[in-house]
Amino acid sequence: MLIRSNKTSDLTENDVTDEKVYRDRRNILKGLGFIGAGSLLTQPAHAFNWFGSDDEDLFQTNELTFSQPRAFQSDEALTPEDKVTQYNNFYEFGTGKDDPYANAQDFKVDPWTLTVDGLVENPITLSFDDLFKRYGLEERIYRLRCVEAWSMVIPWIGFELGKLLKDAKPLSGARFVAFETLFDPEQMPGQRSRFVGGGIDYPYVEGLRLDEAMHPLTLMSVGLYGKTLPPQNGAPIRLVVPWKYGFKSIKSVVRIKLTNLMPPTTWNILAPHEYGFYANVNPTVDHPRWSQARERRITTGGLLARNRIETQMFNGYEEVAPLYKDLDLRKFY
Ligand SMILES: Nc1nc2c(c(=O)[nH]1)N[C@H]1C(S)=C(S)[C@@H](COP(=O)(O)O)O[C@H]1N2
Ligand SMILES: [Mo]
Repeated sequence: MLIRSNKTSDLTENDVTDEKVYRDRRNILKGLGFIGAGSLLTQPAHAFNWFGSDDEDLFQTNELTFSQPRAFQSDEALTPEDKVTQYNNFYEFGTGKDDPYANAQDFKVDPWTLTVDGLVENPITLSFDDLFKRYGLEERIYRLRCVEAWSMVIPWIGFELGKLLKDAKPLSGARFVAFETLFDPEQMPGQRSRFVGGGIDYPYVEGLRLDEAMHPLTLMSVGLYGKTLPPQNGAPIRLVVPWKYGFKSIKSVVRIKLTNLMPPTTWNILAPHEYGFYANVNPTVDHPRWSQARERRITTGGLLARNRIETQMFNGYEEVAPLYKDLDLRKFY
């Protein structure tokens, strides 16, 4: 009998099972012809939602069609779907981790308008349908590292922001990209009340340098786990910048504006000594109130399970290092 030691790996059997269930489900859907048909499928997700609840009151997500480039698949254990969609930061719906799931289910995402303007030759307006049809969608499994020292591994679906920006044709003076979340206090209780919304001046705003925005890892996400985004994760479209702390990955984006000056960003306005513009994941630069050397990876087990791993420079995406070769990352945190 072969006796295997667990010591060489911190993968548990449960970690592997989550991913396997997801793969099997995808393969079955493929076999049934539901995936890969070439167009956005509009079947309500609950018809296929084999391990979620069928709760009628939940926001309806839809199956997406997308490719799965090998370079963005991963052997890492995925964070289970129910944790990705029920443990969130989205202060527009409340500051508690379970507030977005509890408060965002009636959020209206269609119609939606995303505009790209500012220092561009060719301003662009995308409708709700355009978000899913204008660019081919890809699945990308990325690590998400929150500045609060927890992390997830999430199978996003989306397209490179760089493709959209290229179509808009940035003018030579454009050096930064500013992003803005929908402002709609009627729908977002955190925008109605400073108490619910954590004292933020809404709309939530974020920004990147133009070269960061053009980097092939920078994603506009319209889905996760094979389906359109639920509102708590930033439906219908949100940014994902995997080498930066999660707060850079702004949700429910309505405007992308190219500028010549570094744009203001929500957490930097709120606490500039704690949150910088760059916010690159960096285990050697601690938050003033806690260490960033390690993180709690959310996989299976309870939400507070002790599953500590070492944080990696740039969250493990070292290919972005050349973007910062001339920058003191201690100063520009
Ligand atoms: N508009 C907006 N975007 C936001 C936030 C927010 O409060 N409002 N929270 C950020 C933070 S702190 C994190 S960690 C990620 C969380 O994304 P997720 O809930 O999809 O995992 O969203 C980011 N984007
Ligand atoms: Mo975060």
